[in-house]
Amino acid sequence: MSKVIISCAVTGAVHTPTMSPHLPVTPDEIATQAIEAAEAGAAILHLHARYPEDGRPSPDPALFMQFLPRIKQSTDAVVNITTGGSWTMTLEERLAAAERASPELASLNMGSMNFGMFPMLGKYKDFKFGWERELLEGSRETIFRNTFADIEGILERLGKGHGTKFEFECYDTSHLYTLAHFLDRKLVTPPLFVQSIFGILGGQGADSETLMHARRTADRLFGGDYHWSVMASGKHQLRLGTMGALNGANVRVGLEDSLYAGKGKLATSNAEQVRMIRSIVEQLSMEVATPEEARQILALKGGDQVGF
Ligand code: KMH
Ligand code: ZN
Repeated sequence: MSKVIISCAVTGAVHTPTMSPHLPVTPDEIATQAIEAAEAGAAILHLHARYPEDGRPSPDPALFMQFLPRIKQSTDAVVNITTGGSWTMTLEERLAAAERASPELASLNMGSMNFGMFPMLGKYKDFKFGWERELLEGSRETIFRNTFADIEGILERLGKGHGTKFEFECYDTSHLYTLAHFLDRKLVTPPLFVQSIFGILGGQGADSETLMHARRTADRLFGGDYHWSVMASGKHQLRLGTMGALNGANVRVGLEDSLYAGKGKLATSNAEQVRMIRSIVEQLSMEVATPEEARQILALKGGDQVGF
């Protein structure tokens, strides 16, 4: 059985400051939590930036450059930069940080979709900042755009241009078929790193049948050409991550995907979630991959080939 790669998605663009005081916002908070997550066992750090004054998702490469060098100096972890950003950003904005940083790994979302965050509005009476309600409300009518041309452009600019490999974000079975299309055209190179995402409103559900269907479909489409990873949102994070690990997957955790560490208990840090999944993986007699092992498994260009 191969080792389990733990990814940690440190802050994202989905949750907002009102929802948890532990959500990292400033470059210093993002760096500190990312470094702790790596020390706890995350081999990959998936990163977004936020404006330090109010926590709004930001595409600004200058903000990324405030935490990327610090993370590189303090850890050996693989840095994975978002190209999904937030649905409020243009494709150019979404690509700016990754093009600046030339990372080993970047996310690549495999289809346009509804991305319903508005149900979270019911959980909070007041928000600290006006943009929070606006963002959640806006998800009723905004499309998270990832057309064939968008995907091809990112493959060309980041993949070909920078030797960056991808965390292919697949929120639905259909996204696996889209990835297979790009494999057929030889626009993506194995080994593929396929992140199956469960429990986003607008994407596939977070249940065991859907998880196994994703695995069967990926096996059929990619055979031995892929490494699978599982990410589930909110309360499903640890349960589906565990189910995935038991079925040969790598696992992604982090405050981008869930703010919790157990029922009703806010996670106090990203590292806490990493420790939880690591402990489960090890108790199940599996081993966690080091960053160097993750680089080998995913055939990454190397931590000395990045632009930060
Ligand atoms: N927020 C997650 C559901 C990206 O950054 O490209 C997926 C994600 C997208 O991480
Ligand atoms: Zn992300």
